[in-house]
Amino acid sequence: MTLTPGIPVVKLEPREFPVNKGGLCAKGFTAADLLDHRDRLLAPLVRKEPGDRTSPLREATWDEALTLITNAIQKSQETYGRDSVGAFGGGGLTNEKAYALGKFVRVALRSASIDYNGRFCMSSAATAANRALGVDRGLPFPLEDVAEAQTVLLVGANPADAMPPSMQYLDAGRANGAKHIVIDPRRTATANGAHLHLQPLPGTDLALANGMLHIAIREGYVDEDYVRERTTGFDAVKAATNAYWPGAVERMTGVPETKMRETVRLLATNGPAMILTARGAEQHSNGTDTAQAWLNLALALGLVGKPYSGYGTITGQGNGQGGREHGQKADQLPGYRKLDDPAARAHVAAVWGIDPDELPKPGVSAYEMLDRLGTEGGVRVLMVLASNIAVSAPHSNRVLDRLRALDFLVVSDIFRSETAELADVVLPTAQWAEEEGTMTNLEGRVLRRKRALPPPPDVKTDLEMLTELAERLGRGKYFSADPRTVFDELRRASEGGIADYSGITYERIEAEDGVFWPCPAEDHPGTPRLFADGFPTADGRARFIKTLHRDPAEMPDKHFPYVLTTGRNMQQYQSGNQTRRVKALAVALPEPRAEIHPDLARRHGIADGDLVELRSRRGVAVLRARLSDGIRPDTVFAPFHWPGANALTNPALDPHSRMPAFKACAVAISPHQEGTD
Ligand SMILES: Nc1nc2c(c(=O)[nH]1)N[C@H]1C(S)=C(S)[C@@H](COP(=O)(O)OP(=O)(O)OC[C@H]3O[C@@H](n4cnc5c(=O)[nH]c(N)nc54)[C@H](O)[C@@H]3O)O[C@H]1N2
Ligand SMILES: Nc1nc2c(c(=O)[nH]1)N[C@H]1C(S)=C(S)[C@@H](COP(=O)(O)OP(=O)(O)OC[C@H]3O[C@@H](n4cnc5c(=O)[nH]c(N)nc54)[C@H](O)[C@@H]3O)O[C@H]1N2
Ligand SMILES: [Mo]
Repeated sequence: MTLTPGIPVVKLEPREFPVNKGGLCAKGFTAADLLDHRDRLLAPLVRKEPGDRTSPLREATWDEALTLITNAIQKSQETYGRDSVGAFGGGGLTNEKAYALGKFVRVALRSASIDYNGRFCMSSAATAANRALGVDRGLPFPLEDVAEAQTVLLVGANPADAMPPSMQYLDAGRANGAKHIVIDPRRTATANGAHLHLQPLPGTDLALANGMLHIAIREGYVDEDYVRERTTGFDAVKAATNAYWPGAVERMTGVPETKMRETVRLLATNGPAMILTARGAEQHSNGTDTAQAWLNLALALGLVGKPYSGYGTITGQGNGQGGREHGQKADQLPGYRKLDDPAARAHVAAVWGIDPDELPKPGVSAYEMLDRLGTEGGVRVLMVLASNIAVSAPHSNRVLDRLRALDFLVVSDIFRSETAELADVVLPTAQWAEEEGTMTNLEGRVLRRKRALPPPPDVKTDLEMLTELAERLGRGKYFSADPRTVFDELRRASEGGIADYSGITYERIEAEDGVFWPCPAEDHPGTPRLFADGFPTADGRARFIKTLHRDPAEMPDKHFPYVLTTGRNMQQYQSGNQTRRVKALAVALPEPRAEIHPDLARRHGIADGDLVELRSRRGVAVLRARLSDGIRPDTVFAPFHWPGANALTNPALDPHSRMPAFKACAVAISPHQEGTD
């Protein structure tokens, strides 16, 4: 398949914009390569033998593909009930598409079964921020504030590789003498330039945070006035941290007591100071409490709501923030409303023109939905938009097994992902430059993404696809394929909610280089900085919540003696479905490398570049070794941009956020014997 001649190809040039200031990362520079890539899906695909997913995929018309999908949906819902049809969405979708997908499932399918890949991303920090501060906006301040902070604590965050355009703010701070402290089991590029690097055992960050709060209390660093006037619950937290003696915390985490003390001293005395967490701290079976423990420290030191200070989580995907606000989540309605809140149901049902009783109840979270595919009471017909779960979900052998057990799988994508390879129907969708829409960045700033060229002739946008499908299901009147119409409806649906977009228009976004939510009226300036005058909680105060250390769901033992943690490389993106196809990136990083300390490698007779076999209770992965003395000798790091890492990871879920334990499981390691796979 080649792209139709005559379609202009986009040339990417960075532009001066207040957030990235013209900076683009390697993925941004090469994104135009994907528009006319020879692997691009240009027509729907269906199975040669319908119902037989071992038969090859062949090109089909949209009518044929949508008829097959409609029949599968109707048959399943008649036989197994409405919830037997579900959707899995993505934080890469525009606000319009994320909103439309959530509405499609509730209004066209009338099903409770929807969740999305953001559950695997920021859900722990989001849950903690909602609990503690009454709102989850990744950064409650503009990114430029980071440059003004004199002390920045980065917990499980590696922006030098994962967010290069944001590094200019950290670099500007450093140039001004700011002290940065990085907490990461690896000495990353971010840690290299920092004042201090603390190297804990994966999964022990909560203990570390409590240990630091213990020190802050003992050394008189607590901001008593702030705690009294702006928070509740401190006494219980104070009592709980009594047990976290620095010596004991040092033994548990491996972080020297002196470094803990220095970190607390800087946060307390070298202000303004901020604490930023990312996936290294959050993607654990205790991720919510871990994020909360860092929030507790930030609140005790009186940082939250003061200029150039506070707590934030560094949000991941292109629309990681907006994608988590408008109803892709199992328990959520647009505007960050809750599906189990009667007032929220009434408001949104009125905007949608349906009876509130027609709205389903909350469904189950991402991994729980995947774990039950094809089972009694589980989803049997699944639509996947903007996620490659065959690679990126935890315990991938189980997930592959469950995907194969489905009665019908639909995947909408740009390329034939590993998930698309398992589908009954694959739908080709438009890419970022081919349609209008908005995205909300990590600062809560709503941005516009403009159409630069039309999609190829037989490619539809996800909005068009969902609208046509809704029509075939007899619910077409509730949907529109026009992004601006959808955005205007989203504005009304979000009105009065936590993430209030009602005052934001396409024109304002354009004129103002983005607008920060909440923005409740067209003459409201938007809200770049939150919490200056209080917290959006019932009593206007932030909440301390007691958190106690729990070991990761799986600890090293005799059979699986090391801890595996997973994450990102600079040159690849997520499941790799896009970036593995970009030549420049594939050349820069052609295959996954397991990072292993030389001492650990020597013990197992492994040299740099050797193939090693990693084995967990759930699966095996073979990767080439990269020896590095920057990683703890008891820890192995593997990227998840290729199939493999998630064969090993543990799907144990955080009880509050339902986040899987991507960042800590137990593994064994051995040299790979050629010819044994
Ligand atoms: N190049 C690139 N950039 C990306 C992405 C990508 O795939 N590729 N993905 C985007 C997305 S969706 C996201 S969510 C962000 C993620 O951005 P980050 O969260 O910064 O990236 P990760 O590599 O997942 O994890 C950060 C660090 O956590 C460390 N870590 C692992 N376990 C632990 C632990 O138990 N405790 C602590 N303190 N640290 C630990 C890892 O060693 C790693 O260096 O990146 C975004 N940017
Ligand atoms: N082991 C391990 N696993 C992890 C993580 C980890 O740190 N460790 N991190 C987790 C995190 S934070 C995340 S965010 C997930 C990400 O993992 P995935 O959800 O798999 O993310 P992507 O690989 O970006 O998949 C997006 C897919 O959507 C397609 N696409 C792009 N734009 C569109 C569009 O507009 N419409 C449609 N329909 N498709 C589109 C892309 O081609 C791609 O196939 O992985 C999680 N998995
Ligand atoms: Mo993410």
